[in-house]
Amino acid sequence: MSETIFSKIINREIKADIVHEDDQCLAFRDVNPQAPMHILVIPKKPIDMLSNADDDDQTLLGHLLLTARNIAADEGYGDAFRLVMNNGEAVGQTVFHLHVHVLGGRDFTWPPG
Ligand code: DGP
Repeated sequence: MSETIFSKIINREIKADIVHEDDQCLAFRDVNPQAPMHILVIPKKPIDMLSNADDDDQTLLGHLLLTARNIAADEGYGDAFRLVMNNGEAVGQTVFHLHVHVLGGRDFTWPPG
């Protein structure tokens, strides 16, 4: 997988407002927030999109979800948050390093646009 803006954030080549880091993942505030809470949770392992994740990534992918849940709780939105993962350019993915959007703090409509 080629280098992306997110791998540069992992490597501290680009600054980000980091809210969580552990051995498997990093979480930081989105530069263009779509809600009062808009945080991205990314694996340190370079996976470009969910379509290309391996079966071996099951534990890692679960870790991203539980980390997203914990961050939402830490931010005060433990019972009201939305997770979004854009998979593919056609549905809005712009950075090809897998990421979970963690959004909260406003009303959300359904279905999403
Ligand atoms: P997506 O469209 O699902 O691929 O989401 C990519 C998100 O990444 C988008 O909401 C904006 C965010 N983003 C892009 N570049 C940067 C950056 O340099 N820093 C931060 N913090 N977020 C970024």
